[in-house]
Amino acid sequence: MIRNLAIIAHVDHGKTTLVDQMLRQAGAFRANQQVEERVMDSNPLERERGITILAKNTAVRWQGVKINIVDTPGHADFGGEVERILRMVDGVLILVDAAEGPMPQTRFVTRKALALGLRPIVAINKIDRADSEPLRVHDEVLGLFIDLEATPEQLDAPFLYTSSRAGTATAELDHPGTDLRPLFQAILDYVPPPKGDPEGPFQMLVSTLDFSSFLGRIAIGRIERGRVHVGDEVALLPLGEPGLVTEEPFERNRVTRLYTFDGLNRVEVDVAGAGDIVALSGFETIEIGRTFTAVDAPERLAGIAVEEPTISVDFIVNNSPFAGRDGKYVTSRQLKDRLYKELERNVALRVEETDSPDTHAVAGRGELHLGILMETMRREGYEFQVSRPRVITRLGPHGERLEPYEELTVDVPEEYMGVVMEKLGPRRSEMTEMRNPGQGMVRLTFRIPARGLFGYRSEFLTDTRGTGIMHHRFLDYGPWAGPLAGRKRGVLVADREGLVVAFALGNLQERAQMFVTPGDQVYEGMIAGESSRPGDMDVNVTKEKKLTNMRTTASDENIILEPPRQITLEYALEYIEEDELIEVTPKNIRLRKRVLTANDRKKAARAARVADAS
Ligand SMILES: Nc1nc2c(ncn2[C@@H]2O[C@H](COP(=O)(O)OP(=O)(O)OP(=O)(O)O)[C@@H](O)[C@H]2O)c(=O)[nH]1
Ligand SMILES: [Mg+2]
Repeated sequence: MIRNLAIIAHVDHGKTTLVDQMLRQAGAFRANQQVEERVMDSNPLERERGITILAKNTAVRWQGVKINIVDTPGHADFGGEVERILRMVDGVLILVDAAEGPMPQTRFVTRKALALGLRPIVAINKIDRADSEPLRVHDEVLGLFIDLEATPEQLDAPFLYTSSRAGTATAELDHPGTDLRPLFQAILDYVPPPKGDPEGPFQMLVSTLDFSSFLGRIAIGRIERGRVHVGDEVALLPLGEPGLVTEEPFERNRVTRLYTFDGLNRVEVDVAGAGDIVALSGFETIEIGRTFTAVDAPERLAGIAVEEPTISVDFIVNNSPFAGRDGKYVTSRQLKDRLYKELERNVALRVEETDSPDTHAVAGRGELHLGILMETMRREGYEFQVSRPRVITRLGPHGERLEPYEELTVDVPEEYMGVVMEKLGPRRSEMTEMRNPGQGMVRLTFRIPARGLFGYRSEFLTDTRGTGIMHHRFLDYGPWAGPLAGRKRGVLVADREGLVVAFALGNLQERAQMFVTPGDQVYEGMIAGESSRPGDMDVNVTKEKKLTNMRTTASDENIILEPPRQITLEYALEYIEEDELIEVTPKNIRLRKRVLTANDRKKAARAARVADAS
């Protein structure tokens, strides 16, 4: 007996923490086993950032029933992956934070799950939070279901009040939960068992991909029908309309490895049958949405569309004066090979050649999606440069230019509402909803061109003194919104190569926020800080104090410096302008002007003015 369940929610609402407790309470760990928190977030970037990046399968047993669980990422950039995963489960557990309530991503994944006819179980989670309002959130979720035209059966979903952290669930707030038994029971009662006929010919849809250097591509999906054995010859059908494939040729090959899931492990098996979720290898050409079948019954299942990218950046060979100092892999050949290799597992990514062999355009679902690729590559020893992100435009039905729009949700204390609206206006946003759930916070929802959000996050955090929370996700394509103003403040550009000294920064910091710190190496054209005014400024950050025999004032001796602004990759992506680049190496993230010498920049600016005037 099997149940297949995906856990879906907005980012941080507690999915992975809940899986920890499900594993623990279902006895997946040995009594004395030391298990890390959020054990499913197993890759280093996930642990560092505290978010799930890749969906992962696990399974537990409860009262003799195998429950396959897919833990999904909540960040909007990975919504497409969640959508694909929904094809291999028969039910969903929708988690909603008991204070935040349904968020844009909750809405997105819930809509997809309901549209597929999946039966939901709702967990109002984090009821242990002091600011939780489980009853209000319960109503909001019901409202969402109605909005999304849930069927009567879906509306009848069981609601549980849970604490992932404490590992408790209860159907009634008056009776605090003591463990997750009510949740396991709800899964057994409400998630329908998979339907496939175990005696029919083998059939399985590839819902997600995995990759190993040893086995190559690995397909993960639910067996729709029949059984498969290691060594069986099976067909891998090309993408196309569902139904029997009669004319087209198709590949046949032997299944080399077969795995099912159990706790934290993948277990190698000889045979698996209808309803179970398996990982299968043996074909180099495995692709999401293709169907595996028995060779004599090539019946194709409806495919899965992979989401189209919305933003793109250039990956450029590092040609800064410091190129090759940190990295192991720096040539254009190495960069190209690595980017193409990424396509094997990162299905929502696109890589395109450009006019220059040193530059590849890489397109993805958002800044986090692309930022994670960059971060992964620098850890592997790659060095490269990245341009400012651009949105990917499309042509509308009448040949007009369209651009991606996002839904932006901000939660801010009332007193900051004014400044937020003031800043978002010129970014071509349109407010679609304003709610005041109480406790002094307001929630504003906007529709805004994705371009309008570039660079906004840091302003937002400053404007709301770190008290605001913002989330955005792709909505749709809409009319091109016209030109948008760029960054308001100019940057300080180092005018020569050398070592940064405290004395120089001490003089500059009144008019600027520095990005560098004494002892850092800079080169001419590297960005050393942000000016408090518009317009770039060339500065000497290596300037030593003139040595004299006389001490003028005591304050010259011990200069107190503000800490530099920490430049993360995602921050840098939002920050830079078209004439700037990010230099990414295993040890450093530097910002620079594309044109390094002050003279050449002046010439370029003059040429641009002439071109504008003509
Ligand atoms: N107070 C409280 N905090 C919780 C609870 N569940 C999770 N958290 C915290 O919320 C944060 C996010 O938890 P995760 O389990 O990583 O959330 P997630 O839904 O898996 O997040 P993504 O995978 O990134 O979408 C962590 O700091 C958890 O400790 C809960 O029941 N109560
Ligand atoms: Mg998670």
